[in-house]
Amino acid sequence: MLVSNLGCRIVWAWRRGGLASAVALGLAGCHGGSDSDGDGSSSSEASGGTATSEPAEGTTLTETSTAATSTTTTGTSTGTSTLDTDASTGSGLQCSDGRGDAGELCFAPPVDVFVGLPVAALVAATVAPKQGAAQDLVIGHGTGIAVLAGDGSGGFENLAELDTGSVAALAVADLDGDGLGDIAAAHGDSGRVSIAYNDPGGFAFAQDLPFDVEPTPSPSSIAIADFDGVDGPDVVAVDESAAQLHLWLQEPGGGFAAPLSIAIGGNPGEIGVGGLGGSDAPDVAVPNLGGTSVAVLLFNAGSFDIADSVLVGDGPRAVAVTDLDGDGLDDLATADGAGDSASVAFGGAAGIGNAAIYVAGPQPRAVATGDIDNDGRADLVVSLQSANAVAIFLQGDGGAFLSAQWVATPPGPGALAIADFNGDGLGDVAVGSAAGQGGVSLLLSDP
Ligand SMILES: [Ca+2]
Ligand SMILES: [Ca+2]
Ligand SMILES: [Ca+2]
Ligand SMILES: [Ca+2]
Repeated sequence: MLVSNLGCRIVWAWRRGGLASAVALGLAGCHGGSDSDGDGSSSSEASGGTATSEPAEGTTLTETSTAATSTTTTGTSTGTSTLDTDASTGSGLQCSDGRGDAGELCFAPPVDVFVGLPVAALVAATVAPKQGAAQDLVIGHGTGIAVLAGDGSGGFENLAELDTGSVAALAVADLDGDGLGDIAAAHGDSGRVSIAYNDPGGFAFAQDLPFDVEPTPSPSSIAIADFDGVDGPDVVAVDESAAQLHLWLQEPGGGFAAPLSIAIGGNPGEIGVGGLGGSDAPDVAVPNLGGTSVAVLLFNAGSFDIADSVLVGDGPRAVAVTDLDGDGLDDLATADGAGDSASVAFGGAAGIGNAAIYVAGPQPRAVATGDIDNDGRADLVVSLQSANAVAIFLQGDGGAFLSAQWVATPPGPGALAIADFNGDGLGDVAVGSAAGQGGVSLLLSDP
């Protein structure tokens, strides 16, 4: 696929089988000027027009804050959002030659794999019984959970439909140690968190975890990790309206203890889990979408210590925690909904370092990581809710990311999952939408 940037008007051409068709996309000045997602964060959103208030690509913040309400953006400077076209036009790389060259970015047009319902959550995992490691999709939608079994060639078939009620967030991991991935779901305003255990006969909707937190329980984000190191994986969820984190430790023999609840303050977005304290013992990262920081909650002796926050771009809505640079320590990346940016901060022996902020495009909603161009380095994908596109940042040398390249999606891209769905070694992108007809679309790498 060709991508070129003409001011803020993005022009691209799909190239398949020697035929090219061009699609032009007007982007209203490359800014989301309204709070169309209704999250109330419009006060800090850009008001349209030029990109002069954007942080420059690669800007490094010079300090971390000690509270989740920081307003400092020390070290940012002005810049323009320039898309890098080198990968498709400037380096001798050639899409459609069947070769996935390092640094090359080529996608086939999006294909719908799930339609008709708004999708808020999306996880790629191997959950269906099968030979090999073909990736499946677990979809949290307006009335429940759909599990699509991948065939390893980019195709999917319905494996299970769980009538759980509307889903706000999902996590998938083997909770009971039988080798099959189970599902934990947060149900938003209905105030429920549920677990669906995956047995050889299929998924069962086994239990709701107790969610007895006042005053307005609204579990909006969820994750699974073995925090205490015993009795298998545990579950954490964030309540966005009460600004609380809840931890359910798994008990010996299965089941979960009553939740431990911690006030975290701020306006929490979508959490991430991973080693954030200089080891691989899991902790929790909570983006504060009303501010410019990610709170780091270090698991310690059965509870969490709220450590220093990491300064990121404006209005982080989601955070991914994974080892981006391959040094064995987890790093974090955010989708900064009000700052039109993505931020990356690397983990070190002393914890998470300062963030670099990259121009992404209007209204970043979600962030996912995976190796898109098969060069062995994790890349970033950020959904741009009002641009009908995803921004893809390929990882370059020394932990730096190249400038964003945009790939078209159906309207209102939100939830993301990256995996190699068709087994060609290149990362593919599944995109969920809660807008319009909703659904999930698949962007297959097409070298
Ligand atoms: Ca545990
Ligand atoms: Ca790392
Ligand atoms: Ca890569
Ligand atoms: Ca692929």
